[in-house]
Amino acid sequence: MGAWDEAREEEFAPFAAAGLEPGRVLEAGRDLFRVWTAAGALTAHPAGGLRAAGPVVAGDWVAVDTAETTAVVRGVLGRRSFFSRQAAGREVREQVLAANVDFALILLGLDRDYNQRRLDRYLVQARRGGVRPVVVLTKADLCRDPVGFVARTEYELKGVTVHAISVRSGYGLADLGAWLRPGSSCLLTGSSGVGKSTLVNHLAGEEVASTGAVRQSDGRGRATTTSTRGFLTGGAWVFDSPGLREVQLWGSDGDIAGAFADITELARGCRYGDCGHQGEPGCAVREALERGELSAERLSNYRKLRQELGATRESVQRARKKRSREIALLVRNYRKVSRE
Ligand SMILES: Nc1nc2c(ncn2[C@@H]2O[C@H](COP(=O)(O)OP(=O)(O)OP(=O)(O)O)[C@@H](O)[C@H]2O)c(=O)[nH]1
Ligand SMILES: [Mg+2]
Ligand SMILES: [Zn+2]
Repeated sequence: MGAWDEAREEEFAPFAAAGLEPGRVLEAGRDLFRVWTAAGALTAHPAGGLRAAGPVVAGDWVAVDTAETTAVVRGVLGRRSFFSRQAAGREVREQVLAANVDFALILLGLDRDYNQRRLDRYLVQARRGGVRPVVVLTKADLCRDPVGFVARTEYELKGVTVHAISVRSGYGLADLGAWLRPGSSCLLTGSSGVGKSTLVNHLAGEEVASTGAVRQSDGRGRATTTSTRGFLTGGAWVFDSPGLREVQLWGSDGDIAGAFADITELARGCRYGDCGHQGEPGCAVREALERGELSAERLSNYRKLRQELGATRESVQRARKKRSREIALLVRNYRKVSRE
């Protein structure tokens, strides 16, 4: 999904005919991009109107005009996958952290960060953007039983690959090779302080990203990385992203159903189509729970995430209504002014 291939070559043909070069966005600032091109990384400005179709993000393949003194990005190729969240702050909108990634390595610290519910949110986001999730439990050197945590997580998530690693001791690092083959694109995501940038530096073999100390008091880091940044390491594209304090859910019922495919599948066997799995007769979900095939925690996370999604949807609708009221008011004022 991330690599340059024949389909992209074809999509790029009109740009090539106009003398533009293909590039991949490593970092997207407001008015300045860091772009990888065959001739090396360069700084580029967006052409006027480029963002009309939405913001350009790290991982986008773009058409670069290098004829100017400062390169200019003139076009963006279609996105095949993305990883997003609800933007931080009070604004209700979706923010894409990286585009065209094959895998989302979801990092969770084995020190104090491990949290099943948070993990489920990341899985919903990966599902939404068509990115394969891989769970990476970090700082295995600080945990007595990394193998136990891997087993427990694999049991909970059924079908998602789980690794435990330690950059400090080297434990498990070789297992990540499968996701970092030449041409593949990986996003590193997870809470602040789990060791994303530390892993990037290890993969790059040098200090390319700054890392921060975790505050002792609460085990949380100050967000050291502030925007997504891509690096080419051994032919693989690795995108380091800012740590998320809280992954706010952004998606649809379908995204949740996909991330909880086991529950969705079981629910088909419930006697009632609208079964709430709360003690109705003939409930296949509860039966699986009793047989120990599904954990109560996973079912409860599923419920909570569905509720949360409903709440997000309501606030989106409220924001839209507010906006249309504002527009109506502007129009009314404008009419009044033009009549006078
Ligand atoms: N013990 C131990 N500490 C680690 C390991 N990996 C990273 N750390 C430490 O964890 C702290 C945070 O690491 P970062 O790499 O900055 O974390 P980050 O995920 O990039 O954080 P943000 O950029 O804020 O999102 C640093 O003090 C690292 O030295 C590990 O394998 N073992
Ligand atoms: Mg970082
Ligand atoms: Zn049921």
